[in-house]
Amino acid sequence: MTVDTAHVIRALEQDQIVPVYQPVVSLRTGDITGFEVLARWDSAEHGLVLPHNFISIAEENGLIGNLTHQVMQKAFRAAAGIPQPICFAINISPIQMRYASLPVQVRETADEFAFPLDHLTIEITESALLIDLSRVQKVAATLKDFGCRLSLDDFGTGFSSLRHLQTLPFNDVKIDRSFVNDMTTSHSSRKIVEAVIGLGHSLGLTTVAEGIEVEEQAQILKWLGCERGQGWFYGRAVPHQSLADMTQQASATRPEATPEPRPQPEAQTRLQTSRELRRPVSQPRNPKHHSINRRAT
Ligand SMILES: [Ca+2]
Repeated sequence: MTVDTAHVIRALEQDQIVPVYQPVVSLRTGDITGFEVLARWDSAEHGLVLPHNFISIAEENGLIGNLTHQVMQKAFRAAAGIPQPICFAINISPIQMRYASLPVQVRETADEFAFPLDHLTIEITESALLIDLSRVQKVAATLKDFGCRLSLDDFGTGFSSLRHLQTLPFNDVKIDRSFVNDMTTSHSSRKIVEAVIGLGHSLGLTTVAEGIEVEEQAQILKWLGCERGQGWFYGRAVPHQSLADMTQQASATRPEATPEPRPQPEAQTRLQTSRELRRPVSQPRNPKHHSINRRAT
């Protein structure tokens, strides 16, 4: 299908941009720690349209602020109907990160539904750091002051630079799905994932792996000490109707309430041996590390 500007304008006017929620889990326990909020166009003609079809159009035509607001509003409203606390991660466009008004807009939208900002993570990609760094730093600092967590999204792609990890006060770094996908077949991808996890830990960041599709990937990430993950293996993005049920399953949803232990140095050292890296990943070394609680939907 081809989406054009008129489609996006109409979708916004008709309130057809909706959030869906992909669970993010603790790799150690399998418990849901929160949800990444993802946008879909709920089109009568085309069904649920994926964001790569319309986000760039919204960005290029000054519509992204409205789009994000609609998604946030619906997500916070959904959370308000759930008795358990819930954590959301919301994607903010690099363009929006330039606007000093963004933090207040986020806070006002959250306040409207009594959503606590310390349960909200703002995900931004590295391209945000290339536009107007000083403005982005001010916006990020205000969001942090308001209590939001900050996550560096899709790390390892595009204009990745190690310096970016220190540019803003990030809490989390998300390892791009392309490395996770290739990890079971590509030695270099696995080494990159291992390096990012080690780097993240050395900077005090929580590491989150994207795009986990099979158990083998989840096992490797656990061995490497990655704290959290998301992807089809743990559950596809669900509509708000499923959010309450999934939240009830979660033993805890607030990151601060569920500190995850850093990987043991001994385990890290063992993984770095060449013998370990040559070992087929499908042969577990320690069965107790394999009790992943699959939460497919
Ligand atoms: Ca994201």
